[in-house]
Amino acid sequence: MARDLSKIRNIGICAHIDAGKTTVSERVLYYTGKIHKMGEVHEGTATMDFDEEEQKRGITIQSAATTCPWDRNGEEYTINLIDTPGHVDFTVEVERSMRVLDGAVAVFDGKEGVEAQSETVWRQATKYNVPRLCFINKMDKVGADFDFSFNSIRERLGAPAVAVQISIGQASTFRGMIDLIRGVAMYYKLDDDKDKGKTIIEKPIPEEEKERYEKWRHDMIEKVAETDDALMEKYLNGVEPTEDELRTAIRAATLAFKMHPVFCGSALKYVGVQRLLDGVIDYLPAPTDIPTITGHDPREMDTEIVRKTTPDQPFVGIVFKIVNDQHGDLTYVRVYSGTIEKGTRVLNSTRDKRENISRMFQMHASDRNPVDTAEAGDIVACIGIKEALTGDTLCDQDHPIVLEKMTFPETVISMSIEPKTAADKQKLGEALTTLKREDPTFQASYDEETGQTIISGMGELHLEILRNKLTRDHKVEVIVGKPKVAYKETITGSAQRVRGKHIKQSGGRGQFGDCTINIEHFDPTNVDPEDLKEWGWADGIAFENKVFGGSIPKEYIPSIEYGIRMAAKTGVLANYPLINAKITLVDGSYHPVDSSQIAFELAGQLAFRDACTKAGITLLEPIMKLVITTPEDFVGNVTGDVSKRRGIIVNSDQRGNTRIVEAEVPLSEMFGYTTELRSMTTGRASSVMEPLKYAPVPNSVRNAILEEVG
Ligand SMILES: Nc1nc2c(ncn2[C@@H]2O[C@H](COP(=O)(O)OP(=O)(O)OP(=O)(O)O)[C@@H](O)[C@H]2O)c(=O)[nH]1
Ligand SMILES: [Mg+2]
Repeated sequence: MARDLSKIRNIGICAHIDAGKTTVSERVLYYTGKIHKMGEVHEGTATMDFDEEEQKRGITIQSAATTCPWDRNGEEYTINLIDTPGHVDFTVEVERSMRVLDGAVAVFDGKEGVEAQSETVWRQATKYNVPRLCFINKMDKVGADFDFSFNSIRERLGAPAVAVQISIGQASTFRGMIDLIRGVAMYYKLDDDKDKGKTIIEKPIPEEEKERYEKWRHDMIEKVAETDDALMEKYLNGVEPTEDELRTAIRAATLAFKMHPVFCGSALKYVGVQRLLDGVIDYLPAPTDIPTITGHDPREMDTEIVRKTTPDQPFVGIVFKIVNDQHGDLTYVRVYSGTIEKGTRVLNSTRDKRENISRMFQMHASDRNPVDTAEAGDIVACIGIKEALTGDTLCDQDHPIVLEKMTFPETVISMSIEPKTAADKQKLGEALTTLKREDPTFQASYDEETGQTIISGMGELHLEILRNKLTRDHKVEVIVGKPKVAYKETITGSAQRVRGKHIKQSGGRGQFGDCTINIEHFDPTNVDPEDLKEWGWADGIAFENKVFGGSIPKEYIPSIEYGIRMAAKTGVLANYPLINAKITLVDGSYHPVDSSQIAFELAGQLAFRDACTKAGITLLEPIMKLVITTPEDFVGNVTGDVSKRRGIIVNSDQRGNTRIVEAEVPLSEMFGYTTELRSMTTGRASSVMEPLKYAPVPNSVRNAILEEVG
């Protein structure tokens, strides 16, 4: 039986670390009847944080998906929900979720309002055009402040936030919310632990809240009217809009990114999550709200293809997550168009490979429920797919199309690992390949010179978790080195007409490759995307061919480019990848017998190395954005310490007795910082850090690094 796609909501929950995403998700599972006993993060029993490591640490590491029903005004809806981690080391989990979800709930801590990571995940949602609602959580917490948190959304995120609820009381006086659309007060039994938010007592707006209510309701109506001409006319004539008119207009404005409706509550105390679910249904998009998707013809990348997002179309989906499992890889697919049945063969149009979908499941955290078909709008986990990677498009074999890819941040930190025994050595390669498939922000490479394997990732915690996974899931014991910064190289100037010749002509068939290149510093921002495509912009290197006609035969040009790209990967100064350079091939020569692909590859490498040296090379290091929250008493110590670490304070905000210090600090100075900050402030300050940019290493530090590399 055909399902009604307008009754589906694919949503993600995203926020700064510890804002309460998993607690909100846990309540959602409870109220939708998915679980009967509510799990708690602080007790290590949350359903969505099912991984051992997550339960031990009380944080989310991998995103978890579930499907649950929700009744809204007597109609049954299906909510596919993904809970994401807040820790920046696992940002890829947010990235992939935002790529495939139709809507999101951004959760905020009611005391802190917008925090450093709130900004990051907000940007990620904006990048993939995801409409969102806001939920101001923790209204019960000491220091909770609705007005402050709400204003921080408008001011710090610059977002058109509009409250559809306001809190009644806050912190110890928190009792419930006022629904600004219906004009009623909703009280919860916060003192009764057994009630779990099931009893909601509705009353008229109490006298002492009337003024606040009028003010917020007026603000809401005014903002909604600004997005809707018919409502504006009524508003100007002093006519009150009806509930339905308001909801319809808010929905339209939310889908058009003109508005973010704001809800509030306390997930821990079971307040507000049911009304938030109503909001998800009322204001977030169904798959049918995105009537078409656009992709490209894989054989003809300039040709755009537009598909309707209905089940009767040829199948298209995107792979957004791969989880290794004892029965093979579980490949998560979001279906955008058409229908797919188990046992079908599909095309991976990104890689031009065919794959079998042998079985499919609907996921509930770590549990799975077999299904035979999946349709446009569905999220399923498949077994049988062998080679697809995150971001690949799967489609009907007869109707090829490639959808927009995902982009992932660069790794900033690396560590050497060595297998403990010969048996471990054998298993290591395979285990690393599996981990790389699961996590696009994890890299592993083997260093021929030292015989060591280098793994790299997004931060210390990321590498620690991966290392534990090796031991726990893959049973590989390894000895690890100290984490190191992933430096990069770049050129400081330019060089013209640098020649690379690889010529050997002594007896038998010789080797002859000869090319001349220009090199210059390159910044891809503000460059025409068509040019970037033409120049194969990847891994920080652009290559343009200006040799037409006789001096080098056409078939050798790709060999030169390949040689250059390979040389760039291992750098010129100290084995770090060289980035942000454009190479132009301007001349060359060949030999009718001795020229070969390999000879031109080597010529390209030689020319590149020489050209870089002539242009001047410098080392780049990752600079982190560091945000420290500290009591006023410790500000002097904390900022002094940041300066010692070559850090620059860029902002300092006072909030009551707390100072929020924002700084830019080189990652190399930040190892073990969390522990040191704790001891410096008797455990009362906290910090978060995320990669900001790469910047040149000062000379004094540079020499020390080069000495260490040898
Ligand atoms: N006071 C109070 N505490 C809450 C509330 N919601 C969550 N918490 C607590 O805040 C802590 C973090 O909650 P989580 O749900 O794990 O937060 P999260 O956003 O999923 O965290 P990460 O996934 O690690 O980013 C836990 O100890 C929760 O019990 C709330 O409404 N009020
Ligand atoms: Mg969580």
